[in-house]
Amino acid sequence: MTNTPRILQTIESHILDLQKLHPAASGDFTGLLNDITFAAKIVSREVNKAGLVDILGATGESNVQGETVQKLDDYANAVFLKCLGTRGQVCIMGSEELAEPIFNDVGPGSHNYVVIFDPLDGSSNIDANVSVGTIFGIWKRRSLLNKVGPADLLQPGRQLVASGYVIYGSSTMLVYTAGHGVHGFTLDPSIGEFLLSHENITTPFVGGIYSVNEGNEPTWSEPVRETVRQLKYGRDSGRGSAGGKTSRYIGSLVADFHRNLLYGGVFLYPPTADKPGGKLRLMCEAAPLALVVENAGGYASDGRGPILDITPDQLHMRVPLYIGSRDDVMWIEKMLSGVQR
Ligand code: AHM
Ligand code: MG
Repeated sequence: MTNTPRILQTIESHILDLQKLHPAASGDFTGLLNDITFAAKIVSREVNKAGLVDILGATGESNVQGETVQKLDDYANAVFLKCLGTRGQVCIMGSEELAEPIFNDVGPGSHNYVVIFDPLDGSSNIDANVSVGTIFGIWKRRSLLNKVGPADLLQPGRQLVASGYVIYGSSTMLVYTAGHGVHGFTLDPSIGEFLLSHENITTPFVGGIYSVNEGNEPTWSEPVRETVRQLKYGRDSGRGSAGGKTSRYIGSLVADFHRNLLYGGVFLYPPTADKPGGKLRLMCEAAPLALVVENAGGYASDGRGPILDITPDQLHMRVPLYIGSRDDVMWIEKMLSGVQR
């Protein structure tokens, strides 16, 4: 049997192919995606050597949500801020690690894009060598004026022009969508290139996995508890009957999401007593992943409707999140509809 060698495609050439679909494109968007790719390579290098140098551990400071900031969070945040929009394509940058967004002066360059990111999601896991990730969303600026403001920043996920994530795991992968399918690239560290490894990712309509922090069960609402019970034991079935899903929970959203995207499954972060609005952030976590999952055939909901339809009221707005295989999330939404977000 002869093996036909796979054609190797770098992410840069894939992004360039995307640009060809839009003959009038200026190249700004292509440049922006390349900036993200470059930043991801730098962060990947640092994450991979984290165990070798004195970079592990918390700085002792807290971010705007009062959570402990790890040193690598700071590093990844600084790298993305530095690398984004090197040609003046970005008018607003927002990060999970920044209390306020950065509004760039709309000077030379087009400044047409708004980029929001979580530089190092799941960072509480770093010390244990568990996969962490970067999540990013790119919106187009709304105003045609020389000044940008909150209306350019606070846009729903439906307006995203591209989004994706990088997972720093057993290998580093970048997965993105710009509306023409979801594509995954694996970093070959020996040549420093992201190579196309997962073309046109589609997620199973129904999954076999549910991912939720069951330690929070005592503080869930009764409908959430019943929903998770049926995911575990089988829909509409009595306790102990077969047909339920298996449980997988890393506690690192990018890693849990990525596994479920490939294998089929659903990730849940419902409201809890101490986080009645949910834990995860709409703009830098939920909406970008919602665009990815929808382009892969899945669905993301806050328990009432599509995550992509929610207009944020502030950069750090949080939402309950149910995301993954379409049939599973639709079913969860039905179970919860009208009761809670
Ligand atoms: P972070 O952005 O501060 O890292 O927090 C988000 C993380 C997600 O990666 C993960 O899904 C979730 O928090 C886990 O929360 P919990 O520990 O409450 O289960
Ligand atoms: Mg996060």
